[in-house]
Amino acid sequence: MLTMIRDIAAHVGKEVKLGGWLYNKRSSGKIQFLQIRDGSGFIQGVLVKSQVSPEVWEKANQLTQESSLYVRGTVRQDDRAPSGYELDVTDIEIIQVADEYPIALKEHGVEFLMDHRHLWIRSPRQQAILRIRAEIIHAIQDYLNHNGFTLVDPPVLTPSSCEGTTTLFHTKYFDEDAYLTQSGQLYMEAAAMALGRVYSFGPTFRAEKSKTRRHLIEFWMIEPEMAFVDHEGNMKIQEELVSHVVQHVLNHCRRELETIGRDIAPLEKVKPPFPRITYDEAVELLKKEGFEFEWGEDFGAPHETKIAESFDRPVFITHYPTEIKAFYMKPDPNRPEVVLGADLIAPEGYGEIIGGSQRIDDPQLLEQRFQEHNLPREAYQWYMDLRKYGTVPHSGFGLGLERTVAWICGLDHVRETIPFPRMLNRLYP
Ligand code: NSS
Repeated sequence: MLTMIRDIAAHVGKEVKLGGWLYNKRSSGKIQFLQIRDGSGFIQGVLVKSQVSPEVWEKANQLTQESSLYVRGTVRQDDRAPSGYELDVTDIEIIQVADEYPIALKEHGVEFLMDHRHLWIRSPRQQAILRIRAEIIHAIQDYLNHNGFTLVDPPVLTPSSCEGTTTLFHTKYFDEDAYLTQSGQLYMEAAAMALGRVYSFGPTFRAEKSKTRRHLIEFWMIEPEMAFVDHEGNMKIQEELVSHVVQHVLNHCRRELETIGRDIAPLEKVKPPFPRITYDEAVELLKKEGFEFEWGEDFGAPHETKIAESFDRPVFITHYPTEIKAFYMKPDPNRPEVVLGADLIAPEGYGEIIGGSQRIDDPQLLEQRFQEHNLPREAYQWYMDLRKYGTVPHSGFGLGLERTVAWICGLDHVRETIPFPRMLNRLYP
C-alpha cells in the first residue's frame, strides 16, 4: 500500500512507501536530499551514506529530474522542513530514469512553457492553480446544490447561436450546419421552466479573434437559470455565490495561495452586498477620469479596470444600452433603451467575470428582437415555445470559470487557469 504525501502526518515514526517523481536533488557528498513529489504534495527524502546500502546510495545518484520511483523510508517530524516532515530513506526502487527534462529548474519563456504545457503542469505553481480551480468548481456546485438548483447538461453541438453570430465555431452535423455552443443559456431557460432553478457547467466555444489576457477560445461556464426571479434577485444570488466561492478558497486553499504568492487581503473583503452602479453612472465616472466615451459604446478592459478601482469588492454595472446587449435581455419597462441586466466586474483590474440578465418573457417582444437581430426564426421555434406555454419572469447568468480563477489566484493571464488552454494561436499540446 502506498502512502500519499498529503497524509504523511498520520505516519510519523513509521515506515511508509511512496510512489513519486524526483523534483530536485542536492548532495553534500555524504548526504543526499531528494525532493520528491507524488501529486498530493512534496517531501524531502534524506539519505545518509553511512546508513544506507551502497546499492540504495547508487540508485539515488542515478536519479535525474522527473525520474519516477518508489521510495521507502521513516517519517520524521521536522519543523524546519517546508511541509513539516522529512523522510529518512531506507530503500529506492527506480521505475524510470527520466531523459533530460526540458523544464529545468530555472526561468523559461512563456511560449516555451506553453509548448510544454503537458509537463509544465507538474510545477508547484501550476499544480496549486489547478487545485484552486478544482476547489472553485467544488464551491460553486456546493453553493448551487444547497440552494435548490438542479444540475442540467445542455448540448455542445447546436443549430443556432446564443451570443451573436460573429463568434460561432462552425462544423458539419452530417449534412446540416452546426455550431459548437457559445453558451448553454437558451437550453437552460427550457430547463428552468421544467425544474425551476437549474445550472449548467460545461465547456463553451467562441471563435473570437481576440488575443488578450482575458480571452480563451474554449472556456468553461457556470450558467444558473431561475424561474420567477427578477433582475434584482439575480444579482443577489450572484453576490452570494461569488462571496461563498472566495471564502471557500480562503478556507481550503491557504497553502496553494501561498505557493502562488497571492495577497489575500483583497479577497478577505469579498462579502455581500456588492456595490451596484448603472451604466450611465459608470460613463459619468469614466468621463470624470478623463476618458472620451460616448453613451452606447461598450466598455473595454481599461474602462472596466478604471471603474473597478473605485470599489474594494466586485461591482455590478447595471442597465446597459439595449443595443449593445444580446437579443434575449429584457428591456427596462420604464426605459426600454436599457436592459434589466448586469455585468459583474472583479476588483484589481480583472474585469468582467459574470454576464447576466432578466430574460424577455413576452412573446411579441421576443419576435421583434429576432427580427432586429436578423436571427433565423426556424432555429429558435422551440425557444419561442417557452413564451407560449406558460411564460414566466425569469433570469440567469453566466460565470466565466477561467476569469474567476485568474482573479482569485491573482494571475495576469487566463492561460494558466485551465489545464490545456485553447487560444487564438494555440491548439497544441
Ligand atoms: O457572453 S457572456 O457575457 N454571457 C453569456 O454567455 C450568457 N449567455 C450567460 C448566461 O446568462 N447564461 O459570457 C459570460 C461570461 C463572461 O462574463 C466571462 O466571464 C466569460 O463568460 N467569457 C469568457 N471567458 C474566457 N474567454 C472568453 N472568450 C470569454 N467570453 C466570455
